[in-house]
Amino acid sequence: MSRILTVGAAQLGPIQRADGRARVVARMVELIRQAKSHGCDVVAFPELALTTFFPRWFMEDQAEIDSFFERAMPGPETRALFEAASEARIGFQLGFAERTEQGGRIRRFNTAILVDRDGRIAGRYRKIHLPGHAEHEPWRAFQHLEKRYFEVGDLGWGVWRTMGANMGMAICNDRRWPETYRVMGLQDVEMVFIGYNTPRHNPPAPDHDRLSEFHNQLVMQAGAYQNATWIVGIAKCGVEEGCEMIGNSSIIAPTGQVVAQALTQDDELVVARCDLDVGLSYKRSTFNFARHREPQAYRLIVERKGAEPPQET
Ligand code: CDV
Repeated sequence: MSRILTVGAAQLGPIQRADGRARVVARMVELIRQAKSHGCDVVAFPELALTTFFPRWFMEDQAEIDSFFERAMPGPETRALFEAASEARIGFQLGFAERTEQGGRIRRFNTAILVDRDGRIAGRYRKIHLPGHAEHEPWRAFQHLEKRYFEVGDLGWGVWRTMGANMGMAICNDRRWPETYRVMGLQDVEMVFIGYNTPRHNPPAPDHDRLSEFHNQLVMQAGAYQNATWIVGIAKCGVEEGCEMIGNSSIIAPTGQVVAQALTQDDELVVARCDLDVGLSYKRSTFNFARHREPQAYRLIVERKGAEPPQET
């Protein structure tokens, strides 16, 4: 008997700075309503889904920076999202800026959570690959200050058994790194949610701009196939505060094939019926990790950070 999970990738169009959380949450609740009418079991929202993508600005006033962070989840403005989803008996994945106090220290992370059909937080991931820079770089058309505003995630890539599947999460830049998927693959992951905010323009390498969508597909399709898992990529996209971000939210099968993809750069629900057992034949043959992996040959991956060329012989 097949195990079907109907999934909605809830792509969001642009969120301008003046848009309050209540307005954004209302858009998300509408996508949950659509998801209900399509019979979705789970809906996934993008990275930093509740506000505009604020790392594009250099800010020094901590109160201003903190206005983009959530101190509680659910909080006063996000409670409506939890209520709408649990009323519809739909689980969800949500990306947001997390401000938390640990051991008397304030910490800030770029975070995603998995919420089950009862509105309980079942899993939490804090972004590990933070792109961009930590200092103001005025030569850029816009900043990408994730290294300034967030700490590197401290939770690793977990996989949780919830909603009938082994589920994991990664966030945006993580999708470009094969290690991200493999750590979850080694926990028998069956579905990975990856929210993103990807500006088309890459200031340090503008020659990459025209390949943005291609690279987006390339990494997620490879991650799906090489780990025999479903991948759900969810964009926040369109022109946000003058900065264009790519769409192409996709639901990708363990075969590496894209089964559904967004057409717009706006709020759009992308739906697919995902058979969680589609990956089994890959996990039992080509990607039978226990049989074919050779970890003793991979030591350099964890022992060395940057590439070093060989000595000349
Ligand atoms: N939010 C991101 O992590 N964005 C990066 C950009 C800066 C390249 C990404 O990998 O899409």
